[in-house]
Amino acid sequence: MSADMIDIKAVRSDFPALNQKVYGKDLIYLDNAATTHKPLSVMDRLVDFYSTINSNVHRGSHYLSTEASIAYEGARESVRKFINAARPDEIIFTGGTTESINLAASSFGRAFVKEGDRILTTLMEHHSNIVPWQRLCGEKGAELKVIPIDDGGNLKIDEFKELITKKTKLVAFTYVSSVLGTVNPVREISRIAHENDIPVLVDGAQAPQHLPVDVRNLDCDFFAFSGHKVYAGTGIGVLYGKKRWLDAMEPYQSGGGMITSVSFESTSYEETPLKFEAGTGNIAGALGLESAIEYLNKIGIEKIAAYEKSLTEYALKKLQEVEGIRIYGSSKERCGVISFNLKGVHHHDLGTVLDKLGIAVRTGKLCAEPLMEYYGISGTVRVSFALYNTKKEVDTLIEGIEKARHVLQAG
Ligand code: 7TS
Repeated sequence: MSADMIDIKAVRSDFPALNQKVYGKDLIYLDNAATTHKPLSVMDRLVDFYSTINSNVHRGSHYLSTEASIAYEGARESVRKFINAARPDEIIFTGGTTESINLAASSFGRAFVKEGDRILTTLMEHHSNIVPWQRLCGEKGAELKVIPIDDGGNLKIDEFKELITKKTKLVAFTYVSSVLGTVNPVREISRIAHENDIPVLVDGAQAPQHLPVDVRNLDCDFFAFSGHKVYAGTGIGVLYGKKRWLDAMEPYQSGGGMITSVSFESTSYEETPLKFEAGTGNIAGALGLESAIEYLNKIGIEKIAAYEKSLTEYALKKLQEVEGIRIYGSSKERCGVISFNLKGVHHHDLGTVLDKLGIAVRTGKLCAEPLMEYYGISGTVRVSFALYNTKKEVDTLIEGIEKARHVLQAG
C-alpha cells in the first residue's frame, strides 16, 4: 500500500453495516449520495452521550447540562474548522440540507426579497434547492430563473451572467450535482455574483464527504450540508452563513432557546446562531457529526478525494464499455456520482435485478425532475461512491449490469 492510499480493509471494518448479506449475497452499497453508512465511532458517540451527559443545552445550570452545552459548542467549533468558517457563530445546526435551505429561503427571503425581485438557481438542482425558492418567489411576487446547462452537464456561465439584473437577490446552486456528479465552479460563480452585489447560497449536500470545503476560499455567503451524507446520523445538518447576513436576518422558527426576553407585548432574540436554533435540537446528532468529522480528518479528506477520484474514473471506464449505455454528464470536474441508462431497459428493472444481486443503487428521478425533463427521460440508475467502496465492487456491479442486460434486453 503506498503512503497516499487508504487502508480499505481497516476502513471497512469500521462500518458494521457493510459486513452483511442481502438475499444471501454480500452487500455492495452504491447509494451513498442518498446516505452513507456510519463508522462505529459515530455510533459510539451517540451511545456515550445518552449514557452519560444526556441533558438539554443552554438551559440548565446543573452539571450534566453544563457538560452537554460545552460538548455541543465543541461540536460547533469542529464544524467551523471542517469548513473553515471564520467564526463558530456562523454555524447553525439544523436537521439537514433541506432544513438549512428552507431556513435561508424563509429568513433571507423575509428580509431581502420583495415583489419584482429575481432569484437564480440552476437546472441541475435537487428539489430541495428549487421548491423553497419557488415558494418564496410565489409568496413575494418575485421570479425564479434557471441557469441552463450544456449536454455534458456543465453550467452555462455566460447565460448565468445574462440572467443577472439589478433586481437579482440571490444565486442558489449546488456544489456537486447529485445526478451528474458535476463539481460546479463555486469560486467563479461567487465572484461573478459578488461583482453584482449578489450573495450566493451553495447546496453542499454532496460536497464535504468527497472534497475539502473551505467556505472562505469559496467565498460563498451560505453553505448547507447534511450530517447523514458525511458518515454522521440522520436529523443533523448545518447552515453556514456569513455573520453580516445572519445578523440582518429574522429567526426562522421561534420558541425556547432563541430568545433573551419574552413578554406578551414583545420578544427580544438571541444573537446568531441561537437565534436560528429554536427548541431542542439534535444534541447527540451534533456530537455524532463531530465524530464523523474526526473520522474523516483521521484518514484525510485529500486522500479520500484522490481515492474516490480513481474509483470513479475506473467505474466510468468500465461502464463506458457496456453495450447500449448512456451516461449522463461528462464534466471534467466531477465527484463519485454516475447516472446512466441502458438502451431498451427501464431504470427500475435494472435497479431491481441489481438489488437481487445484493447491489444497492438508486433509480428514478433522483429528486431532480427538471433535469430528467431536460434529458427527456423518466429516470436513471445512479451509483454513488463512498470512501469504503472498492474496484472489486465496481467489477461486480459491471457483471451485474451485463447479466441484467442479457435478461432484460432479451425480454
Ligand atoms: N441537495 C442535494 C444536492 C442532495 O443530493 C440532497 C439529497 C439534498 C439537497 C437534500 O438533503 P437532505 O439530507 O436534506 O435530504 N440527495 C439525495 C439523493 O441523491 N438521494 O436521496 C437523497
